[in-house]
Amino acid sequence: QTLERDLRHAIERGELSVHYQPQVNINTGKIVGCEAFARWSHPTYNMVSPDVFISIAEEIGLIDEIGEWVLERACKDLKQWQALGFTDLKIAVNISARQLSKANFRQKAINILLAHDILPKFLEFELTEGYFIENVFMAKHRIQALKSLDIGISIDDFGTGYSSLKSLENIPFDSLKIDRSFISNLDSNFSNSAMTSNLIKIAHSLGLKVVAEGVETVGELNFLKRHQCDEIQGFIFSPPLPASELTNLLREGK
Ligand code: G
Ligand code: G
Ligand code: MN
Ligand code: NA
Repeated sequence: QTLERDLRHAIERGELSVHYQPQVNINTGKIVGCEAFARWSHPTYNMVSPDVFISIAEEIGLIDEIGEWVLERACKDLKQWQALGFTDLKIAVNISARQLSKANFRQKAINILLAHDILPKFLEFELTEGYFIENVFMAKHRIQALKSLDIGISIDDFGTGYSSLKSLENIPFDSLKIDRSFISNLDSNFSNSAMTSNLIKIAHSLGLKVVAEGVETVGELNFLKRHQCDEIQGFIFSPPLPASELTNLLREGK
């Protein structure tokens, strides 16, 4: 109850922020992009997990406003990085099914990109699969409309929840993010290594880029390299960080 009430005021009270986790090219070790994560610093409960407040936002109809705020923040931060010379960097922003289901979502995204002078090719939206199961036809239509602008689309947390290989056939994603539950102990867990190596093959044969999430160990990294994964995200490189700390990592030439 109180969280709901407080969340309604979180934006105007300046309690929301965005952290960024680098996405690293597995062959060059360079940062090629970063995923934006919403953070809520509650005055009494401190950091509230996005798993908690994003679902509250969805329930009480605040997700559009919060999603737009995150996208806007991410565009401003990207603009700063571009000004510092990091002109190839991409930003990946999580979006909820509920945002995508709104007819004006595409136009709002266009407006924010224009307002901050960011080319759509530098933006990627990360979607989880629930939505595609509920309404494949609508999802396909909406996603194609974003892709026609040159915004990238990735399928997030792939392999968990209601995930199905069929969604890869139905929707023209640009990249596939393998859920971190498959990445953990990749090098020693037979089922995870079998799943991951074959998911990479399937994704590549469909022309998708593959991003591994939650990479924590050198063993996992080496396995992913051997199996030609394209990009990694994970604590082995960096957790999600405030923009200023991501700037430091970029300056270190990573
Ligand atoms: O780091 P972490 O605990 O922040 O993220 C937890 C979950 O919250 C992730 O699954 C992530 O996709 C989701 N999440 C984080 N930020 C956002 C956001 O801005 N919008 C949406 N829809 N989900 C987000
Ligand atoms: O959007 P998505 O569901 O993919 O969010 C990924 C979640 O995983 C976030 O909560 C992020 O903070 C978290 N995360 C990112 N890298 C790692 C990692 O290496 N290990 C673990 N355990 N969690 C991670
Ligand atoms: Mn994500
Ligand atoms: Na994920």
